[in-house]
Amino acid sequence: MDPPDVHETVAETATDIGEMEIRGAATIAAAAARALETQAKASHAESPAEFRRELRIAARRLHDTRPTAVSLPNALRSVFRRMSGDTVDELRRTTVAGARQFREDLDNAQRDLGEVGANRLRDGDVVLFHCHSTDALACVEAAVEMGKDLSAIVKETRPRNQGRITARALADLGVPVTFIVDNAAHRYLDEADHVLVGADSIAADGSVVNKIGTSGLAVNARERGVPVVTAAQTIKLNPETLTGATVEIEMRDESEVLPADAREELGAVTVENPAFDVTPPRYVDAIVTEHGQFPPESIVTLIRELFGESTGKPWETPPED
Ligand code: RI2
Repeated sequence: MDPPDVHETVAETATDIGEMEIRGAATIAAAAARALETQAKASHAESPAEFRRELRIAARRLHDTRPTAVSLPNALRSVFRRMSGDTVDELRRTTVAGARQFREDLDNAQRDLGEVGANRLRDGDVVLFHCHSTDALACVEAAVEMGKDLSAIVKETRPRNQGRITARALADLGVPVTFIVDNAAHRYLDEADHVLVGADSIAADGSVVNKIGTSGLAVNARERGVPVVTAAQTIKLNPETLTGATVEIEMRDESEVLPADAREELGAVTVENPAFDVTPPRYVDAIVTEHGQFPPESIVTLIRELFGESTGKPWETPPED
């Protein structure tokens, strides 16, 4: 049960993120910022302290939905950083403006990243995709706009089948798609010129945390000499890993893996459903961002430049104060 101060849009957004009705790291970040904006607009707070408290409760509700995509805390932090003023009206105005600016920056970053990534793709290339990443698709979209003919191999991406979303989006761009089950990826790597994936979190050592199955794909791609490219706007960089924190891998419900009757037939076995895995930097050729492309080893410098020491979580301050 949500506290009464949480606006229904915040509660609905949090539920939708948790249930993956809203999914994808950038989309989650935008939705969280929009929800804070709604909370700010609708607030009846009678004092700046009360307003801040409401925003903290809302942010915490949004934050506690999915633990791996760092774009979510980065989005919340960004809106809080822009919230300022000594009156409720001023706080409301800066929060709304901050949330809007954040979303605009997100769109611009994805567009710029797409142009950077498109330069890696040559006319006639075959690109192998895992899961669905709007950052990865932005690279293809920009390449197509540049007049390059690409074709795609798309992995199904069990258990949530995000590959279907990617296949549809690529087909809509006019890119011919071959859709395969996950287990067929190794066979099709011989036909691919690139593996192109997104990211949910990129650690300071350049490790890429992305949809489960990415690491195995990357190891196989390296063995076949197929470059692995991660498209990730800098909202996916994880400043907390600068201090050695590890990225929590979300474990999701077993019902996503097996329908109820099949689960019952299995009986007394444990079913696990990790949503993400970690690809070590040595299997990643490039991380494409809106600031250019980087070898994974240099990501630490970019994180320092962009985030500095700003790793605090203002929404964790007790709401009572
Ligand atoms: P964009 C997705 O996670 C995938 O792992 C994808 O690579 C990542 O988010 C980034 O997505 P999920 O939400 O921000 O499907 O590039 O679990 O759209």
